[in-house]
Parts: sequence; structure tokens; C-alpha cells
Amino acid sequence: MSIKTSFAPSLAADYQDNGVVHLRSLLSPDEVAEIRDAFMEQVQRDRTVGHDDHVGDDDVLARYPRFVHPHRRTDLDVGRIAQRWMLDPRIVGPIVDMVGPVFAAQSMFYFKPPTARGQALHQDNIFLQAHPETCIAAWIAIDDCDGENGGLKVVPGSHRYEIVCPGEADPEESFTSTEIELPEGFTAEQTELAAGDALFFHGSMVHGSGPNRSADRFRRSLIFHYVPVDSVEIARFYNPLLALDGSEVTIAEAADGGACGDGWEPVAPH
Ligand SMILES: O=C(O)CCC(=O)C(=O)O
Repeated sequence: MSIKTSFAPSLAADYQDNGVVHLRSLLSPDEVAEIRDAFMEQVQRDRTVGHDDHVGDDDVLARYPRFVHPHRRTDLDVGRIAQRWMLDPRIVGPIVDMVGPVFAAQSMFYFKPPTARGQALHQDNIFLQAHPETCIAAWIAIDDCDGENGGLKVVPGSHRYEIVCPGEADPEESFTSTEIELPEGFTAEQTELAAGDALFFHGSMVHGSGPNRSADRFRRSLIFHYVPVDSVEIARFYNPLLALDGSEVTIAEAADGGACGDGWEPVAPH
């Protein structure tokens, strides 16, 4: 595995070189357990809070839909927790070290129970359409995550590749319908994170995940996306952004189509 574990002075350099940085033990076991238990309690009590990815009723993801923008549901425990972590200096600090001051654009929570399909290779900024700079993700492991339970795969160096327009994904492997074909010379690397670790990656970084093939191991993750404060536009779905003091900020809406032209319609969320 060539992804480096970084320490603050070299964060920006590692991020620029690889497009992905792995920080270990950012959250304590108790903090991870609080997040895990709140989201499990919510999905078991009322999963209509989850996003409709149009999976069949017999798909395990129908019982465990991913939550999209939970930080906007501050009427719920999960919403307050998502918003607190989205603005927490332990997550935002490394991001600012890597790309400068940011607004928070998106939160998500994936349950990914055993047998769940993964999410085919993609780049985030095709969906966010943040310009003139790209977005940056913070992907926080709530369980130990590896190849067996569908941990994230990344393609180090692909962040220099700009946006690649996707083709069709394999519906047996992915619950999303589009997939990027890897440019020549690039390979997807399987990441391994312990619960409480975080992976930070660039908006053009090609990444995704395979199915959870484990017998009994969930692969839960709490995910945030940020954009630099000098972003002049973003896809409509992400407005309003949050400034780091929690106040709402609205910037101009990017036109649909973005880098892939008028025929391509980004379906937010990704
Ligand atoms: O967690 C996954 O399997 C995919 C998540 C993802 O692609 C993202 O956060 O952009």
C-alpha cells in the first residue's frame, strides 16, 4: 500500500503528491461508538430519513439506505452528531492544512451491511461541480474497513487526471449506475482503515468500493465533502454550504452537465 500516513508538516505535500492522505485514530473508540449507535438506532427506528437509491425491496440496502446530508436534520440525534463532526477541528484542521479555508458542502453515512453492493469507481467533483478548485472528502471509518467488507479503493495519482466521463457500472457489484474506466497505467488500491481513522482525498481522485463479501461485518462510514471558500459555484444540491462557524452560505449554482457536457446529467448525490 503506497498511501502514506501523514503528520501535519507534510500534509499539504502528501496531499498534492498522492491526492489521498490516511490519518490514523482521529476519533476515539467512544466517539466512534456514539456515531455508530446513533445511526443504527435511527435506521432501525425510521429509515425513511435515508436516501432512495431505487434499489429493490429485497436488496439489503433497502433496509440500510445511506443517509445523505444528515447534517441538515438537526431535529434528530444523527443530524446534530453529523453537523458537529462536519465542523470539528479534528476533521476540518487537516483539510485546511491541505487546501486552505473551506466551506462544508455535504455529509453522508453509509451502513454497508454484509452482502451490500459497493459503489463503482467515480470522481466526486463530477457531482459537486465546485469551481475553480475542486472538492475534498473526509471519509471516516466507523468500522474496521478492508477488502472483505467493501472498504474504499483509491487510485493514487488520479487526482491529476481532471474529470473523466463515466460509462456503465456492473449492477451486480455497484448500487450506482456509472463507472470510470481507469486511465492506462493507473490501478485501484484497496485501503485498510481501523475504526476512527480518516481518509482525505481530492475531488478528482478516482475511488469506489466493491461489495461487502463478509459474513457478519458492517462497513459503516461517515463522509464529508468540503470546498475552498473561494469556490464561485457548486451544483444546486449542495447549497446552502456551511461556514465553519455553522452559518449558512449560498454560492452560485453550476450548470448541469459540467465537464461531461449537456448529455451528461449528474444525479446528486453520488
Ligand atoms: O464508501 C463508499 O463505498 C463510497 C463513498 C464515496 O464514494 C464517496 O464518499 O464519495
